[in-house]
Amino acid sequence: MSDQNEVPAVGGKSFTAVAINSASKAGEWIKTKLGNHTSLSLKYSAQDLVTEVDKGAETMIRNLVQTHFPHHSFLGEEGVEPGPEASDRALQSVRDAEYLWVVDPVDGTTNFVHGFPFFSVSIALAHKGEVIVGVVYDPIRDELFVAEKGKGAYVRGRRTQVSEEQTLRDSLLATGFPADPNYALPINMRGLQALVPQVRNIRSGGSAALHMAYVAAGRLSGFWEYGLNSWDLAAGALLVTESGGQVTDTKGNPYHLGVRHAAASNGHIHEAFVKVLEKAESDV
Ligand code: 2AM
Ligand code: CA
Repeated sequence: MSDQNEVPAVGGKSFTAVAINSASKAGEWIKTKLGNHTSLSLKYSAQDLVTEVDKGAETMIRNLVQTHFPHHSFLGEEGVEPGPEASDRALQSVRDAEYLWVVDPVDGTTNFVHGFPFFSVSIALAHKGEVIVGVVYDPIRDELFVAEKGKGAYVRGRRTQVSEEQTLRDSLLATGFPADPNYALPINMRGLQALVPQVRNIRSGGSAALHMAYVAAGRLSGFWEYGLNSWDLAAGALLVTESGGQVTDTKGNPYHLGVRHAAASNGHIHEAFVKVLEKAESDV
């Protein structure tokens, strides 16, 4: 990343240092608000929640990033109107930006609201549409997952590596249940029904970014979910590929920022995994 040394406004911090600093500051603040957030509103549906903590954390991250890189573009969940069409439009308007920060201040808001301790801060930086830095921070376990394009991925100072399982039968997978009851949910249920008897087991933790980080760290063999947004996936996608895994859409096409239906795995099981999902989609 030779252009890392473009002249920043304040200090000379690298992109990765700013991503790490922003994620950890926001994460620590979010943790202090667990169990005492004051406002809760519904966005697109009864499943789509937002609190003042989501908005406050995004503002904090945006301010930190813009202090260092005022000319970079910024796409954050809370700056976009709810719903898939608005998300697609927002991404289209910035995806050709030279540098684009793609941020989910709280990934797993439902968990945060219920006090279920599995949520994360997800921060990615894309250069001309390609993710070059990805950070996912879990403030509850104080685990910070960091990936740099071409340089690997790390957690707790150790390189992350995807798991070794070679077959679905030996695999632990995770999924998330889509908010869209008409299209995505029935497809996901078919995939789930087909996969449950073929794998070791399936989990649904409620944070796509953290699930992706767990695939990167070899704690899950694979993860899939329908109806996600760029900010749920961007950082996690780089973590997985830099840990030796594979990220595609649920039909097996390569990952890019616009992918909404995603499948990530250790690579070994990917073909068999996607085949089951494809069949479930075509059977609907
Ligand atoms: P969020 O908490 O940032 O909304 C859980 O299955 C995963 O799906 C989480 O990563 C969650 O991100 C995301 N998610 C939940 N509701 C969503 C919605 N209405 N549209 C897109 N993604 C959603
Ligand atoms: Ca969020």
